[in-house]
Amino acid sequence: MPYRTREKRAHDLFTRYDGNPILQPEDWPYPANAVFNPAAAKVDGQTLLLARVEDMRGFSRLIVARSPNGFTDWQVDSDPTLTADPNSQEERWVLEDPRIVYLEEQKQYAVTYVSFREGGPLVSLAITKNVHTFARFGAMLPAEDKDACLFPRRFEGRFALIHRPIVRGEAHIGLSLSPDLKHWGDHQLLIHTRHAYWDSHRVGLACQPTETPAGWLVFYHGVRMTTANQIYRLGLVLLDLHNPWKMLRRSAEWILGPQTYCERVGDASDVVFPTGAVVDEAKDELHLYYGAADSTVAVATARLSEVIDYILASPELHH
Ligand code: BMA
Repeated sequence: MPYRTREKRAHDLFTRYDGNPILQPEDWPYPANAVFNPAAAKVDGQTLLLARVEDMRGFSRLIVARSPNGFTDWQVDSDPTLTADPNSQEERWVLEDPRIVYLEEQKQYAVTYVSFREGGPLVSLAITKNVHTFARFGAMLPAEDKDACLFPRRFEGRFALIHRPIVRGEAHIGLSLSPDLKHWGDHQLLIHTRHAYWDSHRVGLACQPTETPAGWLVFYHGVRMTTANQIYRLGLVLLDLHNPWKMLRRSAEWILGPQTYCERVGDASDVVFPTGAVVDEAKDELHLYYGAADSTVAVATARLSEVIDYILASPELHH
């Protein structure tokens, strides 16, 4: 039952799974305060979530849970998958909010996640074949940075990273390029906050980019400040398939916002924070995995073709 209906479901793109939340602290074999903001991928025929699990100190680690169908029968790994390293300058306390993408050239998964050093949050990279053992590359760019994901392949010879630096207090989404996954440059702003809109305060990447014939679907979260709190909702842009630094379309409205009880009430109320998507093109299905109120993991599904139609009907951007 919706706690309160505040969202006008005009386009009804997404349908929430009626068994939400699909993962919560009680599912963990040891005490956890919150399980949220998971990366998602299809691995060996199963849906794999790399979830952020926060302990009672308030420290987060990343832990794998697998399901045969993406909704039920989750198997939680007994050991943490990726943890902070107390001896590291850059990954000292906590690891948060991972995204995962399969790199075609390396034939490995790239996991980008938020780590912390004294100067603030920054984005780190780890590469893995099996989401079990990792080659850690460390921080990619200086603090303050969050919400990052690589594209699965190079463009004009260079890898591309979407991320969300904070510059002079402003939080816009940017794109940076690298020849080797280590040295990053040609930084450019990609998705700005919009004055007066639902995404006026902050924006940040949501899940990994989804490739379609029409271009890259990039879901992002937008934040509005109210007198009571900050509302985290979901928007969508379309990026050019060959030049992802070119934004073609942007949704005017949000397409998913906090509505049900688990999305409205938790450690941070009124937050939907998608960080992972699993697409089944043959079934025309997109599963969107998101943190609900910084406390649990939920899933909503959409028809991929309807999402593409929706963004193609959104305002065209002129450069
Ligand atoms: C962001 C991140 C997320 C969190 C969200 C809502 O800044 O820290 O981890 O889910 O805020 O509280």
